[in-house]
Amino acid sequence: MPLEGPARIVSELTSRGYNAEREAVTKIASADDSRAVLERVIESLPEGALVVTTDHVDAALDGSQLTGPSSDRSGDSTDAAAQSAASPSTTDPSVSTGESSPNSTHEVGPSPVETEGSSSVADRSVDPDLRSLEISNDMTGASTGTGEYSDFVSVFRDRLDRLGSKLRSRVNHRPATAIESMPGGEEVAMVGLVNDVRSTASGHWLVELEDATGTFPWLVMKDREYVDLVDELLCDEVLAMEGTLADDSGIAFVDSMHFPDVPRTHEPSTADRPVQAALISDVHVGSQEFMADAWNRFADWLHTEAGERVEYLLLAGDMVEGVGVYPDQDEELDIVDIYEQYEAFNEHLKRVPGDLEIVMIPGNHDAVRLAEPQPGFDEELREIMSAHDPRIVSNPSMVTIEGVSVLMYHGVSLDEVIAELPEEKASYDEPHRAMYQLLKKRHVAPQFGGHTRLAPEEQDYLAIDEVPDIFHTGHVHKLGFGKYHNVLAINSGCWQAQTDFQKSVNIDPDAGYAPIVDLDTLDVTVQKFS
Ligand code: D5M
Ligand code: FE
Ligand code: ZN
Repeated sequence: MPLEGPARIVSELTSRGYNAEREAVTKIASADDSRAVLERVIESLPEGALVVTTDHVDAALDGSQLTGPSSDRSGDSTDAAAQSAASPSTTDPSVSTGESSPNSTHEVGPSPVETEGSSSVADRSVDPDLRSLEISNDMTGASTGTGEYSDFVSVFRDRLDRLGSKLRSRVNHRPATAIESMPGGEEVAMVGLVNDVRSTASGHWLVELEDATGTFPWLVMKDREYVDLVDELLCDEVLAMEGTLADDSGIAFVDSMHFPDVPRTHEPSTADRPVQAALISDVHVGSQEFMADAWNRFADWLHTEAGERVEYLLLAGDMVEGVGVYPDQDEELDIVDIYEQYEAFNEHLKRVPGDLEIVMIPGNHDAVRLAEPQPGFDEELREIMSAHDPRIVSNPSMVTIEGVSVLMYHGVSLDEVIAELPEEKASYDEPHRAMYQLLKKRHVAPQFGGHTRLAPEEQDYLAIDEVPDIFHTGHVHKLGFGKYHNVLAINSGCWQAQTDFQKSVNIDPDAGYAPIVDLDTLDVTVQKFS
């Protein structure tokens, strides 16, 4: 007797306005006549029930007379179509992966998902006791900045304190004002924020560093090895310089440059069991280009055996398309009301298994303040996006799942890193390389006053104080991953086909892919749904 596939059952339930526990779906799917059981379950649901539980299924099975002959459903083409739609091909999405990532893999070639017979029925039973999810650095509700000058002073002081502490033990540093009064020819070192970078008439580079006492100019000679690092510098990042004072002590010649960086010895933590997380972003519901079919295939796949180990879903911003984000954006809106966009997003979220642990941060298209750090959604939006009770936290936030820490950041600063750095160090084709730069600078949005809007707070929530095991961003709509000093960097692509603007600037988005991370090994597989 053919089975009703879990994906088909979920879509049937969703279309009638219900969510379901994974186990409940599994139970229905394994019944002798799952279609009849499904109908019976729906009929017998208590009034007001929104989530179909295993108890509902048990009750329906107990009270039913479903042992009689069922309609012959072999050759039911609708069902077959739904099943194959729920079976994504795992193909090479021509994503870029860092060569320094021997442990990162993505499957190449088709890896068929069973769609027939009992093996297609996912045993989605999950044990909540095995799970753990902790959030740190969530600044929702903790914003104190009013945008006054004093706020800028305190946020930069905090940045210099925190990131400087990672450098102060490595160099014999002195304050800017003390360096000025040292005798010429002395070896000196300083830890400071990059205040300015400019080339000199003779082709050398002048880097001005600032600390709490003042500024001091450092000259990087064009023939020194460190000159290669100058094109990586962004204003306001924290650096240490070592060098030799000029005779008049007005400038120092750079001998070495140090970034706060991730120690090469960093050993990532892993989960104790084979459990997976799906890392996605940029859903853009409400846009005419939102790829509902690809999303549905992804959601349905999570209900199949192939997706059963995915117990966590991380969403790194741009849930909806928003309104008024870019000029002429309204011409490509499918839903013009922002609340209706979130309602539609919630409907799409309902389709994923109800027992997934979901974490969401906002992005630049979302209805929260644009300046970073962005607090998590307000109460009204939380109520709208309540399907499966997601954890809603700030952009950025650190999420630790089963011991694996994941720094989630939407990624607006990546545009700036890509614009300012040479192609081989950061590009849209290899977004993870731009992420490496942020890890090296230990800051998700170093540069103030550029494209990325920053809100000064008492503390610098954008500094990467603790080294994460995984760094997850989105925003640039390109899929790419790789390892930097053992930290897995993943930029997760999007669920929005190319917009007119993207066409005009030649951005070819990677839409409809879900990178899946094995939390016990930090290996990556990419599932394609588009
Ligand atoms: O950003 C998606 C990507 O496209 C990101 O790299 C910014 C870029 N983008 C998209 N639209 C614009 C406009 N109008 N100006 C500048 N850059 C743009 P997302 O945040 O999803 O729109
Ligand atoms: Fe986006
Ligand atoms: Zn974005």
